[in-house]
Amino acid sequence: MAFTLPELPWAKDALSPTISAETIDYHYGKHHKAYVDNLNKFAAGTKYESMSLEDVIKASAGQPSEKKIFNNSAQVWNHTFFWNSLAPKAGGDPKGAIAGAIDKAFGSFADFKTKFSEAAIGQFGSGWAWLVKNTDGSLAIETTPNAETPFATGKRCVLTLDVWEHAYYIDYRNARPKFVEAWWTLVNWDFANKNLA
Ligand code: MN3
Repeated sequence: MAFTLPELPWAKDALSPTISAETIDYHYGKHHKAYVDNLNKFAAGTKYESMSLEDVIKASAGQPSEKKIFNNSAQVWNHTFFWNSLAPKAGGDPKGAIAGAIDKAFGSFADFKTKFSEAAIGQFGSGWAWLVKNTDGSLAIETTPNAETPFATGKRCVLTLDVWEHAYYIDYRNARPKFVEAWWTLVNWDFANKNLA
């Protein structure tokens, strides 16, 4: 069974102008799709082709000889998680259980927002900023380079922000801080609450 490109959870122009339909055309229609196509190409005829996407990531993580499989499978998963971390007319103050969990871990939403933004802006080169739930239940901010994902190390991902240049170059050019600031108006707290539960 081939790996497939999941449908977007909203219309491709639904996040505009914060994230334009043109960015979605490239980021989802070309980059995300290419990870799916490459995963299918590299998995063909190997033990990976019959595994779930999640199992492929776990089985290939940390193994230099499996780098192509890991990079493409993790990027398929990371991007699907990223699209679900976004919603039209979302953002604002966190709602539900995630609000209390953020206060407990970071002191306040304002402090969390500052720390998460600094982490996302400070990630050198391509990568991701994450809100994760550790195995002890506490929340933490992490950044990962390239395709690396906290999911591969057994952590529960709660939210993510893609800070590869392809995520923002059409709409914000080189201004990653502007993209990070804008991201807060699209954060899907319902998705965060589902991941926290
Ligand atoms: Mn991307």
